[in-house]
Amino acid sequence: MNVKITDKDALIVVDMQKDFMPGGVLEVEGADEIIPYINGVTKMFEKLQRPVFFSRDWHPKDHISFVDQGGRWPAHCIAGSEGARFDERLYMPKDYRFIISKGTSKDFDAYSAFEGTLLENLLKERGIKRLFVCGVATDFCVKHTVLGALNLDFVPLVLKKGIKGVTPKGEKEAVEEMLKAGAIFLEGI
Ligand code: VGL
Ligand code: ZN
Repeated sequence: MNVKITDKDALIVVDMQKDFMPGGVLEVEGADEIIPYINGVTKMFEKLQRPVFFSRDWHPKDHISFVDQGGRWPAHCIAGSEGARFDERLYMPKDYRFIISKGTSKDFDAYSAFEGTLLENLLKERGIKRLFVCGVATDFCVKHTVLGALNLDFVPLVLKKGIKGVTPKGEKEAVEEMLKAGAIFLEGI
């Protein structure tokens, strides 16, 4: 695919944290296999001096989404914990990188990197119009971030080789939902 990256573009890498990698408490099968591809894209954006955003799930220890609080997930991505760290294999540029923490309040969950964060402002004040999206999980945080972007009038470009879903069925349905909403899927860049 020939997509030219312009000064209106940014990249977001969604939740590439240890707890979502194989062996983590909420593992997404094969999530580590997309790291080399994501690193390549990140380096391309870095070279072009485009901003790269890294979202992370960053929950208090008694977060509403945890089973102990009546939620659906085991405790995961507790702020400051080992499991909440980004995978060490993930390349993060020194300059022009932004970390977006979400799900930080006890009583709210946030699957979208736009929810309760400064992401929209950070993009708009830089004149960003298109947001390239990769990361995990396709059926949760990636999907909601993409739908959030559309809602806020950004054009989300989803990198097919840079996403992974919790289940194949979940992934398929999420892709259909994103397509229907107007997201663009790229085979590669
Ligand atoms: C996520 C489940 C719970 C995600 C976050 O990043 O997709 N999934 N919290
Ligand atoms: Zn979470």
